[in-house]
Amino acid sequence: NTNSGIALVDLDEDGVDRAFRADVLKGLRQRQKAVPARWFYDEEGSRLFERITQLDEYYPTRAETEILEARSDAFAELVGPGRAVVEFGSGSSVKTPLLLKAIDPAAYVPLDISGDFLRMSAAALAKNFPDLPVYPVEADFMRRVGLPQEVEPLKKLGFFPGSTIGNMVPRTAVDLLRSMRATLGADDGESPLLLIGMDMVKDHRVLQAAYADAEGVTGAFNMNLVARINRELGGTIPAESLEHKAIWNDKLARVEMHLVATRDIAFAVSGEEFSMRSGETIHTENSHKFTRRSANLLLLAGGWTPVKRWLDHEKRFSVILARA
Ligand code: AVI
Repeated sequence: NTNSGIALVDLDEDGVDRAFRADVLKGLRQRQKAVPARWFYDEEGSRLFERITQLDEYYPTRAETEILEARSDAFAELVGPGRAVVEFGSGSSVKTPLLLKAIDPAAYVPLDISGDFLRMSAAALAKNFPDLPVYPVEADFMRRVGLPQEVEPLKKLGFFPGSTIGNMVPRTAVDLLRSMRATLGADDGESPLLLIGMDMVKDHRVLQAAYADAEGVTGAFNMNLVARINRELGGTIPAESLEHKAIWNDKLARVEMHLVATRDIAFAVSGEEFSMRSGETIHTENSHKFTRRSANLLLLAGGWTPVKRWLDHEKRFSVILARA
Protein backbone atom coordinates (compact mmCIF):
# COMPACT_ATOMS: atom_id res chain seq x y z
CA ASN A 1 0.00 0.00 0.00
CA THR A 2 1.14 3.50 -0.76
CA ASN A 3 -1.22 4.88 1.87
CA SER A 4 -0.54 3.02 5.09
CA GLY A 5 0.92 4.82 8.06
CA ILE A 6 1.56 8.12 6.31
CA ALA A 7 0.71 11.30 8.24
CA LEU A 8 -1.37 13.24 5.73
CA VAL A 9 -1.24 16.60 7.51
CA ASP A 10 2.23 17.67 8.61
CA LEU A 11 2.09 20.29 11.41
CA ASP A 12 5.10 22.24 12.68
CA GLU A 13 5.88 22.88 16.38
CA ASP A 14 3.32 25.75 16.40
CA GLY A 15 0.59 23.58 14.92
CA VAL A 16 0.81 25.25 11.49
CA ASP A 17 0.13 23.10 8.42
CA ARG A 18 3.53 23.09 6.71
CA ALA A 19 2.14 22.46 3.23
CA PHE A 20 -0.35 25.35 3.57
CA ARG A 21 2.39 27.77 4.62
CA ALA A 22 4.77 26.61 1.88
CA ASP A 23 2.08 26.91 -0.82
CA VAL A 24 0.96 30.38 0.33
CA LEU A 25 4.49 31.81 0.65
CA LYS A 26 5.58 30.36 -2.69
CA GLY A 27 2.41 31.67 -4.34
CA LEU A 28 2.70 35.18 -2.90
CA ARG A 29 6.33 35.48 -4.09
CA GLN A 30 5.27 34.97 -7.73
CA ARG A 31 4.82 37.84 -10.13
CA GLN A 32 1.20 36.77 -10.60
CA LYS A 33 0.33 35.98 -7.00
CA ALA A 34 -1.57 32.71 -6.61
CA VAL A 35 -2.76 30.32 -3.90
CA PRO A 36 -3.86 26.77 -4.84
CA ALA A 37 -7.65 26.29 -4.63
CA ARG A 38 -7.36 23.22 -2.42
CA TRP A 39 -6.81 25.55 0.57
CA PHE A 40 -10.36 26.92 0.31
CA TYR A 41 -11.76 23.91 2.09
CA ASP A 42 -11.36 24.41 5.83
CA GLU A 43 -14.54 23.97 7.86
CA GLU A 44 -15.95 27.39 6.97
CA GLY A 45 -14.89 27.03 3.32
CA SER A 46 -16.61 23.65 3.03
CA ARG A 47 -19.75 25.14 4.59
CA LEU A 48 -19.68 28.04 2.10
CA PHE A 49 -19.14 25.65 -0.82
CA GLU A 50 -22.20 23.68 0.32
CA ARG A 51 -24.18 26.96 0.13
CA ILE A 52 -22.76 27.69 -3.34
CA THR A 53 -24.14 24.38 -4.61
CA GLN A 54 -27.64 25.57 -3.62
CA LEU A 55 -27.46 28.98 -5.37
CA ASP A 56 -29.73 29.70 -8.34
CA GLU A 57 -26.74 30.83 -10.40
CA TYR A 58 -24.59 27.76 -9.61
CA TYR A 59 -26.03 25.22 -12.07
CA PRO A 60 -23.36 22.42 -11.99
CA THR A 61 -24.63 20.54 -8.92
CA ARG A 62 -28.27 20.61 -10.07
CA ALA A 63 -27.38 19.64 -13.64
CA GLU A 64 -25.20 16.72 -12.61
CA THR A 65 -27.77 15.49 -10.10
CA GLU A 66 -30.39 15.60 -12.85
CA ILE A 67 -28.19 13.39 -15.06
CA LEU A 68 -27.51 10.89 -12.27
CA GLU A 69 -31.23 10.66 -11.56
CA ALA A 70 -32.41 10.47 -15.15
CA ARG A 71 -29.82 8.00 -16.46
CA SER A 72 -29.83 5.33 -13.80
CA ASP A 73 -31.09 2.68 -16.27
CA ALA A 74 -28.28 3.42 -18.71
CA PHE A 75 -25.65 3.25 -15.93
CA ALA A 76 -27.05 -0.06 -14.74
CA GLU A 77 -26.89 -1.49 -18.23
CA LEU A 78 -23.38 -0.29 -19.10
CA VAL A 79 -21.73 -0.80 -15.71
CA GLY A 80 -23.55 -3.92 -14.49
CA PRO A 81 -23.95 -5.05 -10.86
CA GLY A 82 -21.30 -6.30 -8.42
CA ARG A 83 -18.60 -3.67 -8.89
CA ALA A 84 -16.67 -1.89 -6.17
CA VAL A 85 -17.42 1.82 -6.51
CA VAL A 86 -14.27 3.79 -5.68
CA GLU A 87 -15.14 7.44 -5.13
CA PHE A 88 -12.35 10.03 -5.40
CA GLY A 89 -13.35 12.51 -2.68
CA SER A 90 -15.51 11.72 0.31
CA GLY A 91 -18.85 11.68 -1.41
CA SER A 92 -21.91 13.86 -1.46
CA SER A 93 -25.03 12.99 0.43
CA VAL A 94 -27.03 13.50 -2.77
CA LYS A 95 -24.99 12.22 -5.73
CA THR A 96 -23.38 9.11 -4.29
CA PRO A 97 -26.65 7.43 -3.22
CA LEU A 98 -28.08 8.07 -6.70
CA LEU A 99 -25.23 6.15 -8.31
CA LEU A 100 -25.24 3.37 -5.72
CA LYS A 101 -28.99 2.89 -6.12
CA ALA A 102 -28.64 2.78 -9.89
CA ILE A 103 -25.95 0.11 -10.24
CA ASP A 104 -26.25 -2.32 -7.29
CA PRO A 105 -22.55 -2.40 -6.33
CA ALA A 106 -20.80 -5.02 -4.15
CA ALA A 107 -18.75 -2.49 -2.16
CA TYR A 108 -18.20 1.25 -1.76
CA VAL A 109 -14.72 2.68 -1.20
CA PRO A 110 -14.61 6.44 -0.54
CA LEU A 111 -11.09 7.94 -0.72
CA ASP A 112 -10.34 11.27 0.93
CA ILE A 113 -7.40 13.13 2.36
CA SER A 114 -9.53 14.31 5.29
CA GLY A 115 -10.39 11.52 7.71
CA ASP A 116 -13.13 13.61 9.31
CA PHE A 117 -15.09 14.15 6.08
CA LEU A 118 -14.51 10.52 5.22
CA ARG A 119 -15.91 9.14 8.44
CA MET A 120 -18.91 11.50 8.35
CA SER A 121 -19.96 10.63 4.82
CA ALA A 122 -19.22 6.89 5.26
CA ALA A 123 -21.43 6.81 8.37
CA ALA A 124 -24.26 8.66 6.59
CA LEU A 125 -24.08 6.24 3.69
CA ALA A 126 -23.99 3.12 5.82
CA LYS A 127 -27.36 4.17 7.25
CA ASN A 128 -29.02 4.29 3.83
CA PHE A 129 -27.29 1.19 2.48
CA PRO A 130 -27.14 -1.17 5.48
CA ASP A 131 -26.15 -4.19 3.34
CA LEU A 132 -23.41 -2.49 1.35
CA PRO A 133 -19.85 -3.04 2.65
CA VAL A 134 -18.16 0.38 2.99
CA TYR A 135 -14.35 0.64 3.18
CA PRO A 136 -13.24 4.26 3.72
CA VAL A 137 -9.59 4.94 2.89
CA GLU A 138 -7.79 8.06 4.16
CA ALA A 139 -5.38 8.87 1.35
CA ASP A 140 -4.16 11.45 -1.13
CA PHE A 141 -5.65 10.18 -4.38
CA MET A 142 -3.36 12.33 -6.51
CA ARG A 143 -1.07 9.27 -6.21
CA ARG A 144 -1.81 5.58 -6.58
CA VAL A 145 -3.77 4.38 -3.56
CA GLY A 146 -3.68 0.79 -2.32
CA LEU A 147 -7.26 -0.47 -1.98
CA PRO A 148 -8.47 -2.71 0.88
CA GLN A 149 -7.86 -6.43 0.30
CA GLU A 150 -11.58 -7.16 0.44
CA VAL A 151 -12.27 -5.29 -2.80
CA GLU A 152 -9.29 -6.64 -4.72
CA PRO A 153 -11.22 -9.46 -6.44
CA LEU A 154 -14.03 -7.11 -7.51
CA LYS A 155 -14.28 -5.18 -10.76
CA LYS A 156 -13.95 -1.45 -10.12
CA LEU A 157 -15.88 1.65 -11.09
CA GLY A 158 -14.16 4.95 -10.30
CA PHE A 159 -16.53 7.86 -9.53
CA PHE A 160 -15.35 11.47 -9.72
CA PRO A 161 -18.37 13.81 -9.85
CA GLY A 162 -18.63 17.59 -9.48
CA SER A 163 -16.23 18.59 -12.27
CA THR A 164 -13.52 18.74 -9.64
CA ILE A 165 -11.16 17.69 -12.46
CA GLY A 166 -11.81 21.20 -13.83
CA ASN A 167 -10.06 22.77 -10.84
CA MET A 168 -6.75 21.32 -12.09
CA VAL A 169 -4.61 22.60 -14.91
CA PRO A 170 -4.51 19.99 -17.71
CA ARG A 171 -1.06 18.71 -16.76
CA THR A 172 -2.23 17.94 -13.21
CA ALA A 173 -5.55 16.56 -14.45
CA VAL A 174 -3.71 14.10 -16.68
CA ASP A 175 -1.50 13.02 -13.77
CA LEU A 176 -4.62 12.44 -11.67
CA LEU A 177 -6.39 10.43 -14.39
CA ARG A 178 -3.30 8.23 -14.67
CA SER A 179 -3.13 7.77 -10.90
CA MET A 180 -6.80 6.74 -10.98
CA ARG A 181 -5.99 4.08 -13.59
CA ALA A 182 -3.28 2.72 -11.32
CA THR A 183 -5.48 2.86 -8.18
CA LEU A 184 -8.26 1.00 -10.00
CA GLY A 185 -5.90 -1.73 -11.17
CA ALA A 186 -5.64 -0.92 -14.88
CA ASP A 187 -1.88 -1.53 -14.82
CA ASP A 188 -2.48 -5.00 -13.33
CA GLY A 189 -4.55 -6.19 -16.27
CA GLU A 190 -7.94 -5.17 -14.92
CA SER A 191 -10.45 -3.21 -16.99
CA PRO A 192 -11.92 -0.61 -14.66
CA LEU A 193 -14.50 1.98 -15.63
CA LEU A 194 -14.62 5.64 -14.64
CA LEU A 195 -17.74 7.81 -14.31
CA ILE A 196 -16.68 11.46 -14.27
CA GLY A 197 -18.50 14.80 -14.22
CA MET A 198 -17.14 17.52 -16.51
CA ASP A 199 -18.67 20.99 -16.84
CA MET A 200 -19.21 22.36 -20.35
CA VAL A 201 -18.15 25.58 -22.08
CA LYS A 202 -21.22 27.82 -22.43
CA ASP A 203 -22.44 31.41 -22.60
CA HIS A 204 -19.89 33.45 -20.69
CA ARG A 205 -22.54 35.37 -18.80
CA VAL A 206 -23.93 32.13 -17.39
CA LEU A 207 -20.43 31.07 -16.35
CA GLN A 208 -19.59 34.41 -14.83
CA ALA A 209 -22.83 34.52 -12.82
CA ALA A 210 -22.16 31.02 -11.46
CA TYR A 211 -18.90 32.30 -9.94
CA ALA A 212 -20.05 35.80 -8.95
CA ASP A 213 -23.52 35.23 -7.51
CA ALA A 214 -25.78 38.12 -6.52
CA GLU A 215 -25.88 37.12 -2.86
CA GLY A 216 -22.08 37.18 -2.61
CA VAL A 217 -21.64 33.65 -1.30
CA THR A 218 -18.86 32.87 -3.80
CA GLY A 219 -17.19 36.15 -2.82
CA ALA A 220 -17.32 35.07 0.83
CA PHE A 221 -15.89 31.67 -0.17
CA ASN A 222 -12.98 33.42 -1.93
CA MET A 223 -12.43 35.89 0.94
CA ASN A 224 -12.43 33.06 3.48
CA LEU A 225 -9.01 32.12 2.14
CA VAL A 226 -7.70 35.50 3.32
CA ALA A 227 -9.23 34.96 6.75
CA ARG A 228 -7.61 31.53 6.89
CA ILE A 229 -4.18 32.89 5.91
CA ASN A 230 -4.43 35.67 8.48
CA ARG A 231 -5.58 33.30 11.22
CA GLU A 232 -3.38 30.28 10.60
CA LEU A 233 -0.25 31.92 9.20
CA GLY A 234 -0.19 35.10 11.28
CA GLY A 235 -1.10 37.17 8.22
CA THR A 236 -1.89 40.89 8.17
CA ILE A 237 -3.65 41.00 4.79
CA PRO A 238 -6.17 43.89 4.86
CA ALA A 239 -9.27 41.97 3.77
CA GLU A 240 -11.30 45.17 3.34
CA SER A 241 -8.93 46.20 0.53
CA LEU A 242 -9.47 43.03 -1.50
CA GLU A 243 -12.42 42.26 -3.77
CA HIS A 244 -13.73 39.05 -5.27
CA LYS A 245 -13.53 38.82 -9.05
CA ALA A 246 -14.50 36.02 -11.45
CA ILE A 247 -13.40 36.23 -15.10
CA TRP A 248 -13.79 33.98 -18.12
CA ASN A 249 -10.39 33.20 -19.69
CA ASP A 250 -11.42 32.25 -23.21
CA LYS A 251 -7.97 31.20 -24.39
CA LEU A 252 -7.60 28.63 -21.62
CA ALA A 253 -11.35 27.83 -21.40
CA ARG A 254 -11.66 28.46 -17.71
CA VAL A 255 -13.33 30.66 -15.13
CA GLU A 256 -10.69 32.23 -12.90
CA MET A 257 -11.27 33.56 -9.43
CA HIS A 258 -9.06 36.35 -8.18
CA LEU A 259 -8.78 38.66 -5.19
CA VAL A 260 -8.18 42.19 -6.49
CA ALA A 261 -6.42 44.89 -4.43
CA THR A 262 -8.59 48.03 -4.44
CA ARG A 263 -5.60 50.19 -3.35
CA ASP A 264 -1.83 49.77 -2.92
CA ILE A 265 -1.33 47.49 0.09
CA ALA A 266 1.49 45.96 2.10
CA PHE A 267 1.20 43.04 4.49
CA ALA A 268 3.09 40.19 6.12
CA VAL A 269 2.48 36.43 6.15
CA SER A 270 4.51 34.20 8.47
CA GLY A 271 6.85 37.15 9.04
CA GLU A 272 7.56 37.66 5.33
CA GLU A 273 6.59 40.97 3.72
CA PHE A 274 4.56 41.40 0.54
CA SER A 275 2.97 44.24 -1.37
CA MET A 276 0.34 44.65 -4.07
CA ARG A 277 -0.39 47.60 -6.32
CA SER A 278 -3.97 48.73 -6.75
CA GLY A 279 -5.58 46.44 -9.36
CA GLU A 280 -3.06 43.63 -8.81
CA THR A 281 -4.60 40.23 -8.00
CA ILE A 282 -4.08 36.99 -6.14
CA HIS A 283 -5.25 34.17 -8.42
CA THR A 284 -7.15 31.69 -6.24
CA GLU A 285 -8.94 29.23 -8.54
CA ASN A 286 -9.30 27.86 -12.05
CA SER A 287 -12.47 26.09 -13.08
CA HIS A 288 -11.90 24.63 -16.53
CA LYS A 289 -14.87 24.07 -18.81
CA PHE A 290 -14.90 21.49 -21.59
CA THR A 291 -16.29 20.81 -25.02
CA ARG A 292 -17.10 17.27 -26.14
CA ARG A 293 -13.73 17.05 -27.89
CA SER A 294 -11.61 18.69 -25.18
CA ALA A 295 -13.17 16.42 -22.54
CA ASN A 296 -12.46 13.35 -24.65
CA LEU A 297 -8.91 14.47 -25.36
CA LEU A 298 -8.17 15.05 -21.67
CA LEU A 299 -9.52 11.61 -20.78
CA LEU A 300 -7.53 9.96 -23.58
CA ALA A 301 -4.34 11.72 -22.47
CA GLY A 302 -4.97 10.33 -18.99
CA GLY A 303 -5.36 6.78 -20.30
CA TRP A 304 -9.17 6.57 -20.44
CA THR A 305 -11.29 5.85 -23.52
CA PRO A 306 -14.70 7.58 -23.48
CA VAL A 307 -17.59 5.12 -23.85
CA LYS A 308 -20.71 7.24 -23.41
CA ARG A 309 -21.66 10.79 -22.50
CA TRP A 310 -24.83 12.20 -20.97
CA LEU A 311 -25.98 15.83 -20.68
CA ASP A 312 -28.64 17.57 -18.57
CA HIS A 313 -31.67 19.01 -20.37
CA GLU A 314 -30.03 22.43 -20.77
CA LYS A 315 -26.80 20.85 -22.07
CA ARG A 316 -24.74 22.61 -19.44
CA PHE A 317 -22.97 19.69 -17.77
CA SER A 318 -21.70 16.28 -18.85
CA VAL A 319 -21.23 12.94 -17.14
CA ILE A 320 -18.90 10.65 -19.05
CA LEU A 321 -18.32 6.91 -18.74
CA ALA A 322 -14.83 5.83 -19.80
CA ARG A 323 -12.88 2.57 -19.78
CA ALA A 324 -9.19 2.09 -19.04
C1 AVI B 1 -15.37 22.17 -6.46
N1 AVI B 1 -15.37 22.84 -7.75
C2 AVI B 1 -15.76 21.92 -8.82
C3 AVI B 1 -16.09 24.11 -7.78
C4 AVI B 1 -16.09 24.72 -9.19
O1 AVI B 1 -17.16 25.00 -9.69
O2 AVI B 1 -15.02 24.88 -9.77
C5 AVI B 1 -15.52 25.09 -6.79
C6 AVI B 1 -16.17 26.44 -6.84
N2 AVI B 1 -15.53 27.59 -6.86
C7 AVI B 1 -16.39 28.59 -6.88
N3 AVI B 1 -17.59 28.09 -6.93
C8 AVI B 1 -17.48 26.76 -6.88
